[in-house]
Amino acid sequence: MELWYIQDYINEYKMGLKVKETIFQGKTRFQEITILDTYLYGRVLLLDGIAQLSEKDEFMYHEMLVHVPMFSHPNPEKVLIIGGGDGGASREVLKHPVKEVTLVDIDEGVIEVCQRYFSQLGRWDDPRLTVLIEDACQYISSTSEVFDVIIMDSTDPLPHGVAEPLFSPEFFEQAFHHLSPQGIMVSQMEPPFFDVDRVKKLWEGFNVFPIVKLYWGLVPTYPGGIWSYVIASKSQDPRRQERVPDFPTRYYSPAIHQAAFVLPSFLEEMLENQKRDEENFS
Ligand code: AG3
Repeated sequence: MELWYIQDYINEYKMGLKVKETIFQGKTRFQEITILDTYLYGRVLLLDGIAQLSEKDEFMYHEMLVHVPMFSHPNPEKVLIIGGGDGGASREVLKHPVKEVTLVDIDEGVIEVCQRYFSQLGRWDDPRLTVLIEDACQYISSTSEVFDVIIMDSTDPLPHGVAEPLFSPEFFEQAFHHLSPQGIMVSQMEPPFFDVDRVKKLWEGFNVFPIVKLYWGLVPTYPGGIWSYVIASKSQDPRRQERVPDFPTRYYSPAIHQAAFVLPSFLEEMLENQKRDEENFS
């Protein structure tokens, strides 16, 4: 019998992957964790049935989530990762000459399972990395730390879901106050071509930042295959690459950095990016 994993997006879209076998299934206090071995994409991590990464294309997501903000910053020494319990985002951050990386994930279970089944993902033994098992909302409201880059690698902002509070204007405001003067924050967003209104609403939550841009990249595992990221900064133009990679990359490149900010006109208009450009960079 053929086994298929069918990924659903807001009950209006489905995509399927043929499954070899279920490698792991378990429940934590926060969510259900499943790891599947699939024919096309290798191992896939699901949280509450939603695909978070696959072995085949996780580099496309993690490199775009991490290297765009990291290379837009002239000297990122202290980095905060919110979520990211699978280790992929911190692996990419640690390729930069950073001093301290703090990863705050609410669910220890995700870290443990990923350490076991996705050993190529994390660089958990790097002494620059500190892992805190904590609710990021609590962490950000109680810490006195200031970061150069904040990276949100959460699950989807589903109504009433674990990640919903992380996508609130209140959270973005708190994060703003924990960024250094050249600080940059990035968050993964929803698929921009499926639900422009939702992306716009989330994007508007970043209003506390003077500079907010949307960029995009391909991630075949995610619904629609096109994923978006919001990047917000206090003073840096995130389109400007301040440094170039001195390590190999498989998706990110200086040209991709530029291209990722070029949006189709309807999206550009919708987000009024143009207006902000004129205000900030003319
Ligand atoms: N976090 C964002 C995954 C979003 C996927 N959404 C979806 N499939 N509907 C990924 C975590 C990887 N570090």
